[in-house]
Amino acid sequence: MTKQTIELEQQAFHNFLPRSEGEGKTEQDVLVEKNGLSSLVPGKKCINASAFTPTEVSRIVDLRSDTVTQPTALMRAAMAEALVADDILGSDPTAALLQERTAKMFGKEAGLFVPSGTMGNLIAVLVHCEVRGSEVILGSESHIHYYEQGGISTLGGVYSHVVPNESDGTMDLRKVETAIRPDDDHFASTRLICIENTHNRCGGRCISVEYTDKMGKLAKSYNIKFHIDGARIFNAAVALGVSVERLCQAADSVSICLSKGLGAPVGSVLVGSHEFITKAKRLRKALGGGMRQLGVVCAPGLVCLDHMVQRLDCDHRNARLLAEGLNKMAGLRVDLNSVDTNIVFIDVGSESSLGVEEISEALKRKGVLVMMMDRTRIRLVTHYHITEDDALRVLTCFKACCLHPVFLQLSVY
Ligand code: TLP
Repeated sequence: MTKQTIELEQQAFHNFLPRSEGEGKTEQDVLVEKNGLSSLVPGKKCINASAFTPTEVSRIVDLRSDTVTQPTALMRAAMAEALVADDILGSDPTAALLQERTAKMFGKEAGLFVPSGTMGNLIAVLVHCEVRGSEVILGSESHIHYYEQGGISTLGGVYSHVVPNESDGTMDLRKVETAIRPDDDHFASTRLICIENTHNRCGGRCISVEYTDKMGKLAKSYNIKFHIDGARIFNAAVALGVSVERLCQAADSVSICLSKGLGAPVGSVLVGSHEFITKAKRLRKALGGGMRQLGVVCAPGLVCLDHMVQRLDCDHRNARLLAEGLNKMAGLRVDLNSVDTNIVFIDVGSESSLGVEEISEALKRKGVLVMMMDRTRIRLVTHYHITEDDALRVLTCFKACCLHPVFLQLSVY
């Protein structure tokens, strides 16, 4: 996909005006035709798949997460023309290709498509900790610990040993080493260490190659496995200017999300050794994640690998633009050093005239959607639908909300 095509995709999303079936051409129709894909993607089906209803505003800047990204026209076309087969009775060719290509990119032996990042992490932990009474070392702010319902415990009997995350997303290596249990009947056996890169709750921070290597070395020296929750690993690789293969060299397994900044509608790929993936595949089936004509959902993943990685840099630039602008506003504070990638955390200070909830509501009325993290923090996540102009518009909206509460009454930007 060329830069121009990506810009067109962004425009198609932004200029989209809901309309009834059969009415005129949309930008997406035009885009599809431009790409010579009209025979593959019926234009109206694309449009009907939109999340918007005709009663909503025509232009929404959705910064709640990069999970809100709509599949591109190329992804929809790839889905329509994907070669498929029953992946449980045999092997779906498109899924096989995605799994093989992802594994190769990460320098691992094999890959497995799973429906979500949560399932990818769950399977990884359960495979590495297959003996009941195992313990995993997790960061206190990690997605596995914080947002996955404790599934590793309820479904796998795995005990979590939580080590505090530093503000940069790492865990102090000495604290991790101290957390490793000695071989003693009093203790569960430590079998796994997990890190997260980029680190979501620490603000999209990148974990460096050096740190990852050190953690891998530590794990190895105690004969412990090492997993990376790489939901946004491509963001980290692009920001650090390093290949994903090098960044994840020390890991035994990595879970990579296709449905975040890369824009696929669904899915993650788990990579690791042949032995690990064979066990992971059995577990995926037990969890109800075995899928039949899987190629239809894997096809966008191939588009992600080919076209959506290098452009992540643009999301990082827009995040910085937002962060710098917001940090200048009274009552708001952004730790600029923490903005490594596409996530911005805003601290709403007590001197702000409005609280987090009121700011979010006021922004919503202006067509800007954000995520409340807690009572004092708002999260913004940039992605491929967000342009530089959107970022500037968001800054104007924040300014209106925070500096002039009277603007709150106005719903038109
Ligand atoms: N994160 C979501 C929410 O669950 C918070 C988001 O909007 O950021 N690992 C990491 C680091 C993640 O950020 C997420 C999703 C997952 C795993 C889970 O992925 P899915 O949603 O595919 O299960």
